[in-house]
Amino acid sequence: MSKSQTLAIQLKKDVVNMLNRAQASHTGGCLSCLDIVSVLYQEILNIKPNKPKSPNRDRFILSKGHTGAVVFATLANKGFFPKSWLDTFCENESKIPGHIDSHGILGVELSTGSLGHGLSVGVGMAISLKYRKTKANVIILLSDGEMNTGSTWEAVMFASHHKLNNIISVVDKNKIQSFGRTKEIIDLDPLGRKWKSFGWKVYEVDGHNHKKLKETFLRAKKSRTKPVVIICDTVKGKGIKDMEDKLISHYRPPTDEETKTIMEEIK
Ligand SMILES: Cc1ncc(C[n+]2csc(CCOP(=O)(O)OP(=O)(O)O)c2C)c(N)n1
Repeated sequence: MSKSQTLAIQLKKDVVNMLNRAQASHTGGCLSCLDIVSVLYQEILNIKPNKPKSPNRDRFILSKGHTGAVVFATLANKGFFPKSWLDTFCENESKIPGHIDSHGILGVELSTGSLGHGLSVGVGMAISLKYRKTKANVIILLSDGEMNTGSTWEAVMFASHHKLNNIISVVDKNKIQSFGRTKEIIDLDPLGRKWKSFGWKVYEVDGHNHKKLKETFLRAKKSRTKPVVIICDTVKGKGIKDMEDKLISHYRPPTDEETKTIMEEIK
């Protein structure tokens, strides 16, 4: 088993526990991006807990901020803050609220939650890093429902116009949003061709296949001619049988039974 697969198993356990304990929403979107985040933090991102503000670090932005539980659990497992904090998820006065928050937490670059802003901030960071001639990359994880926002497409155009070759967008294409299937709300397809026509290099990959994800990220990091997008085909609610590819997974927390099953499956 690869290091990122081992991390993903731990994250699944932590995230399901956090959501169950807090009776929090967004289970489906957390589980769809968990493998992507594991591969990024274990194999790709140059971000170290002992140098969280290093000027050469990669900048990771979770634009789909409602799935902050996954990044909080990742940072705790990577040693950015004590794991005991995960038990306070979503509680009053907790440092780790339901949406990702950079206040008082090393390792989080940007507070998000209002969808449609991560890429705009990311292109600003990328342009500034280019001026400073660093080798750092800016990696932004977006959701597919988020691609309904106009601000995202403005940032897509801006990045290619300014030839930002240090930016990688990652789309968690789980095909379901809060109230319906993305296809029925505003159909995004053919999504890859759209990004391509806006001047981006496009990769499409199975968002749960660690080997393929790693290969694609490494290729994207090497590609220095234009901005890159990796469209990840994922399953909303991946790993909880009654939630997989189901709308209910967006708002329903994992039940006690589901949580117990996950803990037993991956003991
Ligand atoms: C600007 C804005 N409008 C509405 C919301 C409420 N909201 C939270 S998640 C979500 C959509 C969920 O679907 P998607 O963006 O595809 O995320 P995922 O399926 O990956 O969880 C919405 C509309 C928000 N966070 N921001």
